[in-house]
Formats: sequence, C-alpha cells, structure tokens
Amino acid sequence: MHEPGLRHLAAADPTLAALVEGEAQRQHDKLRMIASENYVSTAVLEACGTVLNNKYSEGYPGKRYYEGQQFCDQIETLAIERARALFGTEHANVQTYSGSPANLAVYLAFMDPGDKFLSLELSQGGHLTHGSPVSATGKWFRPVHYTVGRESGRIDLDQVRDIARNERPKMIFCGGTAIPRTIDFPAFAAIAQEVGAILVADIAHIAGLIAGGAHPSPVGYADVITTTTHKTLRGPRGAMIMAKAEHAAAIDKAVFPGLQGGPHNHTTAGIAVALHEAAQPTFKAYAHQVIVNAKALAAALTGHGFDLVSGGTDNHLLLIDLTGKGVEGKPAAKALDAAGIELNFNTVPYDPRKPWSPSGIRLGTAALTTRGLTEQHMPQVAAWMAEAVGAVADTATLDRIAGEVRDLLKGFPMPGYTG
Ligand code: DSN
Repeated sequence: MHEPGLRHLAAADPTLAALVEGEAQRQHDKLRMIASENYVSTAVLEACGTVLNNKYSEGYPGKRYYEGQQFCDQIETLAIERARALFGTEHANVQTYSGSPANLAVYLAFMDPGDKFLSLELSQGGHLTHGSPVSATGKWFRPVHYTVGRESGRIDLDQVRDIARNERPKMIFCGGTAIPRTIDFPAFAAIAQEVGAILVADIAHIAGLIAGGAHPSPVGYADVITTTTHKTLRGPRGAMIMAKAEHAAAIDKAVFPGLQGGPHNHTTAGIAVALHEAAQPTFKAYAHQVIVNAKALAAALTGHGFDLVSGGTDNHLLLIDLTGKGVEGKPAAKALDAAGIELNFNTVPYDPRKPWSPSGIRLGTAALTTRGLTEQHMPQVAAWMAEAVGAVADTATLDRIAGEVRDLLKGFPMPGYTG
C-alpha cells in the first residue's frame, strides 16, 4: 500500500487511487535502474502533499506580490539556506520547476537570441537544453558542440579548448545526461576563463554524489550550477540554480519574472526536506555506495561481454553499446522491463542509429542503492541482464527473471510503500 495512505483519494476517486497504488507496487517489484530516477523518502512525499499546494508566492522571501507569506517565506528561506550550506554556494534559487526551465533561465540571464555557446552534443551525452536542434535552446541560440573521443568515450578537453578558442562562446556548459565519467570542473573553468565565457555546470545527474562527497564539486569553478533535485539528490521533481553572488540578481530575475510565475511551494518544502536528509552522514554513505554498486555492476556486465562506453564508470551511470550483442537498444530495454529490470534505450556516441531506436541502453544505481542493494548483489543483476538481453523474445525466460527480481526485492523495503 502507498504510504502516506490514500484513504481520501480512494474515497473521492477510486480509479485514480488504484492507478497510484498500481504504480507503487510496480516501483516496489522492479529493479529500477533508470539513471535519472530514485525513491524519495516518505518525509519528502509528505512535504509535497501538503496544503502548501494552495498558496501563491510570486516573488522571493520578503518581497512577494501576494499576502499571506508568513510560512512560505520561511520554507523557501530554509530551502535556500540548506542548499547553500550543503553545496557551499554563495547563492541558491530553489524556484525553478525542473531541469529544463532551470537551464532556460540561465540562457535568459546571460544570453541574447543568436548568441553562441559551447556544450556536449545530446547524442554524445549532453542534454536537450544544451542546444539540441529540436530544443528552443538550439533554435534561439547558436550552439557549437564538443564530443567524446571515438575510442576513449571520454571528453577531450584539448578539443573543448580548441573549439572555445576558435568560436569564443559566451557560455560553456559542462555536464549532461549520459556521462559515465568524472567531470573535470577545474579544466572547464580554465577554458572558460581563457575565452571569457560563463561556465555553467549542469550537475543534474551527479548532484547527490557531489553533496555526499563522492564526486568533485563545481563550486568555486563554475559561475552557475543547475541541477534537478530528484535524481541522485533524492528529492522531489524540481530544480535549483546555484551561483556566485555576482550572478544572483541575474539568475533570480530570469527565473521570476523572466520565465515563471508562482513557485510551487509544496515542491520547495520537499526540496528543503531532501536537502536536510542529504546533509546527514547516512547520505554520504549512500552516495559512496551508489558508486561502489555502479563499479561492481560495470565489472560484472563487462564479464558478460557487454561493451561499456568509456570502458566503465566513475559515477552512478553506465552507458552500454549493444551492437556487439546483436540487439538494438529498444528491444533490449523492453525485454529487460518485462524481466523486471527498468532502464531506458539510449543513443551511444557516434551512434549510426536514431534516438527513437538507438544502439544502446543507459542505466544507473541510484534507486537500487536506496533500496539497500550492495555490490554483493551486482553480479546477480548483471547475470539477469545478460540472460534477458540474450532472450528478448522468450517470454517464459523474461517472466521467470521478473519473478526472481520480485523475490529478491521483497527483502528491501521501499520508501513510500508498506507492502
Ligand atoms: N530526462 C533526464 C534524464 O533521464 O537524464 C534528463 O532531463
């Protein structure tokens, strides 16, 4: 059963309540390995489901356009202060609705239409909002891209420097959605400084690892840091922008009134709770275990003949080229889902196939680590994955694996679900 309970929802709208209960059960029974997902705590769920939903708060604490902010001001201030303390930043804006609006706000703060910026191309591990041609950021601004090495699968900082020197971008993005290796923030900062660009670190995927001291921090190197709050950071669906003090006014003005109206106070409260949780010693242990698990899984998958982009991982994320397995990413992802192992099909660098039917899969260990799985379980996870990918049309095998996954997960409680 879902926790907090859905008593009132079940009475008012049994159809919807049943769907939510179904999703809770699904999340409990599956090995959730979508690299950008996690399980939030029951405390975060409670904070997000409060009367804070009822309140408009356009503006910022102490300067609002609506009355009645006696508590919302304190809640937002708490979230800001916790973000600043956890990451050690001078400024934090906790109002952006999610990662894409957060990045858009950064463009609004620093760029004019047609201005040039440098980023990792989406198909190489970047993000839609880092200048993909289908994104407003690719239509309204002029992206130039760096890539990863064809053989190494890693960002080539000499190439980044060469492009930056030739193109003189106004902004440089580092970070993305499918980067299994440590981001060298000092090197990016040196390049940005040399060409007079604003350095933006999009740490959406690794924010929790940074907060837990398991990945180097961009603080002190990047001018601006954007992050979602719901991936390794294990908070609600939302985002934050952190920045050096000199950029605070530009960022705040871009978020409100530049792009958004009222902040979602219930989400702000959930973010405040998640930041408090992330400041505890147990979260440090969690962040390190995420990486231990990812490395153990990488080693075990390599043993099963999987081809990992860059040869492994430094963080929570694995990107796998399935070409050598003779299976495309999408049928593999669907077979794995049927086998109780949830991940996403994904392009790999230099993929000859298209994003809707790419050559690879992407997975991460943030959620299964929240459930309590350790490196001891990773050889079994890899064995299930190898068997499922080798049996994409064999429903009986996939069903059997799904049952084994369910059996294993019975021993690992899920926040938000009481069984
Ligand atoms: N869609 C997110 C991810 O899965 O990485 C990024 O926005």
